[in-house]
Amino acid sequence: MSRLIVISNRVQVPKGDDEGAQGGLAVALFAALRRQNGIWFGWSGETGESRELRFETNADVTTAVIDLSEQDVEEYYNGYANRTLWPLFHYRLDMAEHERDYQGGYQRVNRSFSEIIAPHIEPDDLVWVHDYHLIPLGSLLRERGVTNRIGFFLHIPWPPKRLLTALPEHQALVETLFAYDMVGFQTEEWLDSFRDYVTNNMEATIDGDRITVGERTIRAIACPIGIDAQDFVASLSSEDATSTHARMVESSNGRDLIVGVDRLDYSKGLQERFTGYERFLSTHPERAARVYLLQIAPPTREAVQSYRDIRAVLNAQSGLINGTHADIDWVPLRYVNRGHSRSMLGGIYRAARIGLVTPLRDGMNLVAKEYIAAQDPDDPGVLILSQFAGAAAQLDQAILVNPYSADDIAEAIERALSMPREERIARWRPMFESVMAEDVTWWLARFIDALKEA
Ligand code: ADQ
Repeated sequence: MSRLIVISNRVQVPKGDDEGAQGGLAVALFAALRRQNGIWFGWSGETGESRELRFETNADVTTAVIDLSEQDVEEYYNGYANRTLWPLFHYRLDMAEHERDYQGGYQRVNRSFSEIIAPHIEPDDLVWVHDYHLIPLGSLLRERGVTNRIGFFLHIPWPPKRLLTALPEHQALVETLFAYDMVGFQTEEWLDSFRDYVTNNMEATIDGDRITVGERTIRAIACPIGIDAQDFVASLSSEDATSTHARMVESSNGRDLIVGVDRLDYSKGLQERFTGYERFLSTHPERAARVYLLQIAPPTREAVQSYRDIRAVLNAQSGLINGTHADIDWVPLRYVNRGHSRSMLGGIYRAARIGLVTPLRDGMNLVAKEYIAAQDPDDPGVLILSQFAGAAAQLDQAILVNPYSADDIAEAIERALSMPREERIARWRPMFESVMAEDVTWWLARFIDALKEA
């Protein structure tokens, strides 16, 4: 079997009891590499001047990491990746910053990744590049003579063409995608936006899933990422999960738990979610004191001002909600900025009557899938899901909401709380089947098989 060379911005090996905010990508890639022999290359998360790769094998996964200089981190990671591309690709044109230095740093780091990694690629290897941090890497590897099959997967949305053209160097960036053999998106919607852009701006011709621009033909597919579902379900019987579940049940005092779990990011719609929950509290006073919302949101990307801003807004908003509505023996909102281990999250999800997942825009959203996987088949909770999450295409039995509408969120909470058990089961079962069938192994096989055929 050929080796799989995975390259992503950050290499993060989840360590069972990790309490950090593991991003969805790290969790999925780790699961993928446990199933296929290979190496996972990327940034260590540390700053330093050395360009030496450090190899390590943990839980059967070999990783090779390098440090980045402070300037690289500022211009490439905090700059172009998180101040330019992330907001733009999440439809936040108002937040996207365009600085030449950021773009220069992005090119520089992608180039240095290509120089450092190319010598480690063997002729039979399949190469798989991940996410918006590394879009040009394929073309830079080609420049260094790498002729292997190279695939690219975008974990976040692909923006509509009119938004993308707000990026000064949009065409040059998109052209680099044609160095890959295959490009994968989370949903048909993002794939359609990509096709729309390349037909309009680059005179591409499309034949099935093949897209040709000039001399180059690539394959472009939708390939929704899944969770490590069996492992996740198995972890529900761990001591950590069961004791957390018991703790939640006890501390709920007979009240219904509504849970939200997100990285603290403006794209996750936390501010709008709090407003929607507050609307529910004010419009349903008879119900209000019988529920509470637990929102877990560990801070991320704090070097970026917009992330500090959203954190301050949420601090104020949570204080206001509790100040306005709390009683001597009831707090309507438990707002927790710490990360929790995977199995603890499982126990929390299982205890929750409602999973509240309302991103303003999300490539997929694995929390929605984890919530479904964690439910008790005989008495499942209700998933309230944003219509703008990639996951909505697969989890269409959820209560789908417009995350910008406080009324929509408030009504969905009320509806979920009054939903009879039979309806909860009928909605949950097909979603559970889809989460189990289209899991991370399915995603990996689908992408790799398509890459091999590309
Ligand atoms: P993220 O934006 O990080 O991922 P998501 O898909 O929800 O979003 O994944 C988050 C993961 O981190 C989940 O597995 C979750 O359990 C974990 N996590 C979140 N909060 C946590 C906490 N407090 N403690 C511990 N773990 C926590 C990006 C894209 C998504 C896409 C994924 C995968 O933005 O759209 O679904 O990659 O492709």
